[in-house]
Amino acid sequence: MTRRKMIYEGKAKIIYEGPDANTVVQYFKDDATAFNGKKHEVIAGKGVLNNRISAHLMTKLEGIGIPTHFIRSINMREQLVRSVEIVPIELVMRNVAAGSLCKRLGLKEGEILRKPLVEFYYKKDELGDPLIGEDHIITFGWADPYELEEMVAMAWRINDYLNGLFSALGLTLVDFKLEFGRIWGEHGELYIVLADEISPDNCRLWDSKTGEKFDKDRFRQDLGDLVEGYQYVAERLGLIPEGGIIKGGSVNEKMMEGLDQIENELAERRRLRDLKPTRPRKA
Ligand code: ADP
Ligand code: AIR
Ligand code: ASP
Repeated sequence: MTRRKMIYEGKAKIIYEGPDANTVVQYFKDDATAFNGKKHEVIAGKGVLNNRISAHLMTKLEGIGIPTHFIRSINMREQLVRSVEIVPIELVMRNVAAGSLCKRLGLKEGEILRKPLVEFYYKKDELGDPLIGEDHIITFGWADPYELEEMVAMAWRINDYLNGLFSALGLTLVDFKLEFGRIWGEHGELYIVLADEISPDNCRLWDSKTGEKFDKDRFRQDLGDLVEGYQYVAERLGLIPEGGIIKGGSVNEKMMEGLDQIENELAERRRLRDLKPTRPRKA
């Protein structure tokens, strides 16, 4: 693990070179940041939970035909993913008003939106990831119209699927952020795949009855123990046993490795579908 060459260190993850040129390793750190990194804390066990939750959700999404970068879990904190060129856009899908939407438009938190809302942010930390429109994306060449259409179509399917999945577990999917990546095939064809992670770091998840928050807002707004919230989500998804695997800041590693193994076996059976090109090679 330590001998791997680091490609990039972000706020919550590290990207290492993978075993071949088409893959990279995503390492999930315990660092929690908010407000563009201004608030920072290391929270033992967070990386393990996000790795686990994201691996599971990506596998589920592959199962409904969403192409993702996820290949398999390596260990508690690492997963092997396809190497992609990240599209410099954050796509946010919202079902319920919260966060920056409330601040920007003066909405009351918890208001159910008449229709899910798709927003785009330019992925640029120095600028604080500003809100942009589709025209900005095209004008500045951050994605072309084919790519944009594909990303938006995937986001709607993901929203439908995840809404159903979480509501069956008593959780409301308030909003979430997606990142996509480009992969070029042997013949120059382009594939767009879902990349990065899907976890309580980039989804808002509330208890459907009480409204209790189980996502990163616990940290952003000092609402209580973050790991407790993330463990609750993992428990609901059936990924860890009731009572959790992290106690007093230490992870039950033995149990976690056994669970990783089971998840990988399930993933092997579900995935392995061919990617479909977004657009053919330019003539
Ligand atoms: P940030 O860069 O915002 O601090 P992270 O700490 O999560 O975020 O770092 C992970 C970085 O890796 C992100 O910038 C993300 O866009 C990028 N990334 C995610 N998936 C892949 C992938 N499959 N290939 C290459 N880069 C990826
Ligand atoms: N998000 C956006 N940028 C980074 C992240 N993690 C996610 C938030 C939230 C959604 O996108 O976690 O689920 C909308 O965030 P906001 O702050 O725009 O309301
Ligand atoms: N991901 C951003 C940060 O770490 C924004 C956020 O999640 O609040 O600062």
